[in-house]
Amino acid sequence: ISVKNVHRTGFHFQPPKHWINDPNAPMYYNGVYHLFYQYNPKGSVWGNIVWAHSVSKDLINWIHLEPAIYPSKKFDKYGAWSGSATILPNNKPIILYTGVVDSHDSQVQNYAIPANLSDPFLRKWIKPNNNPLIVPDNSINKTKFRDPTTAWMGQDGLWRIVIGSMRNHRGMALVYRSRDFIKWTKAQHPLHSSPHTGNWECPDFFPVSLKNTNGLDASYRGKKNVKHVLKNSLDVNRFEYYTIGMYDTKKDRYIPDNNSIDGSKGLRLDYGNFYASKSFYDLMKNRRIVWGWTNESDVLPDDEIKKGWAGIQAIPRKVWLDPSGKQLIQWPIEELETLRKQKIIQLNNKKLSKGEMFEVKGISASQADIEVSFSFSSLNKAEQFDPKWADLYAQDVCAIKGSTIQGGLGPFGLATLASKNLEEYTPVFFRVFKAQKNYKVLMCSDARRSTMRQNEAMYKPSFAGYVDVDLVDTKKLSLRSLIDNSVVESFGAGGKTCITSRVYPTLAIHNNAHLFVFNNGSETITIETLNAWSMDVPKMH
Ligand code: DQQ
Repeated sequence: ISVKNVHRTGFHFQPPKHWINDPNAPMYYNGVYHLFYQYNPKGSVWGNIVWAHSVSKDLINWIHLEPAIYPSKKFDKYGAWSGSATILPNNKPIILYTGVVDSHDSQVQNYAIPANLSDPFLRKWIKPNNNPLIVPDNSINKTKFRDPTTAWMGQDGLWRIVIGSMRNHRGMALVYRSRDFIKWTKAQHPLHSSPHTGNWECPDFFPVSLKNTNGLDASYRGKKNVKHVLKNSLDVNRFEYYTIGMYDTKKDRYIPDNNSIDGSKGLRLDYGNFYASKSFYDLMKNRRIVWGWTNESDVLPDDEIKKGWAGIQAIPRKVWLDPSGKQLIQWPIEELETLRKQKIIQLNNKKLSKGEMFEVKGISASQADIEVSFSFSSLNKAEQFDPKWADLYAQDVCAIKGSTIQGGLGPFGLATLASKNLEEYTPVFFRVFKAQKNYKVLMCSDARRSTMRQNEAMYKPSFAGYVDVDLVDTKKLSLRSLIDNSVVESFGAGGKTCITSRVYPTLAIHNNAHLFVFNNGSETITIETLNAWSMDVPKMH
């Protein structure tokens, strides 16, 4: 296997070669799913950005088409950056995207429409001559004015969009309104803003139902049983955050709920390597789906050049509001299960006492889907949560405790992409702590021992997040991990906490990769069920 391909993923979305970043304008139109994405047609580092275009009937198998939008006009000569699609009421899709107009990265907003609506794949896109549609006024920093959202229509018949921006380090989501989608006027106030958060990249704003897991269209008008989500990608730390709140349609302002905070102490769609995500309403299955970009972690440009590719899209996830109303839940789209190979490895009611570890054999551990449900009989042995950690990020607590330091209730979980003798492995696990008032459940995806490769530029963080579950009643925790050569994408407690790691094992590759379940806590853990499948590779050409 060549260096080029050893870490290439199989069932994650990738073009055959070169650099990719943000997913753009995902949409479902007349029976076909479209994914556009930021792409360098000339190499495997960021640059020369065009909108690559792929289509699919099932979000799993993809056909790569010619780029849909590429810089060519005055209004996008220096780049066609991120944007979104809206399906207009006469069933006509329209794309809004950011054009870069000079070498200083000055930004404007443009539109593009399909050249031929009867082409089922919408291969050709036109950028009409009345572009740009929106130029920044004097109050706006021209280089921080980008990534228009999908538009939604208010009761007054006006379209609204949000554009990410920043003023004096205050991140903000600017609102523009339009009657005809061509002439746009800036609203006096941003939809929302927050100090010290830096520029808001790739904002996403959408309604979620309090009643069920179905998705809602951006223009959904009902007021009862609905909340709104505002997500943005923070350039300052390259993580994404979201809040849940109330959209005041009269004032066009969004107010996060009291317990939902902006900025780096807030909620994340993914506590790992996941950025510039974008969601869309899937009319076909009445769900909302979110796509996110997962960058490489072997950060030397040289690595990308050697590989000839960089970046993947995370598995599309169905997203909905947790019944508590406090957070989102995400779960890999059901279509992914069609890639599970027939043979399934099953375990039931297996006990793991302190220090025990066993191997899940019989699947290809380098490309697999594993679902496991753990239980325990008591919370008494949970370790004390050091009050000093309250100010730390979860990933720093994970760095202190890790997967090998013996605990009380946990650490227990999976050792993924492991070499036979554990020189390399990426553990995905839980540690339960007793805090002053409650229990704190830490979920980690720890890349620190993921590779033997010595390279200071390797990014090997101990990614982690807390899981908001009430263990007192259930005494259960579940975990699903999708392993695909250089990615471990994990979903804790049914999708309450998600963590994606990019890792580059040197020994634990292909048939030499192993999968273990471990418990390094003094409390005995029961594996109630464990199901594991090798994964097929879909068509992507
Ligand atoms: N990537 C795009 C920008 C966006 C950033 C440029 C986020 O539009 O703000 O490739 O990754």
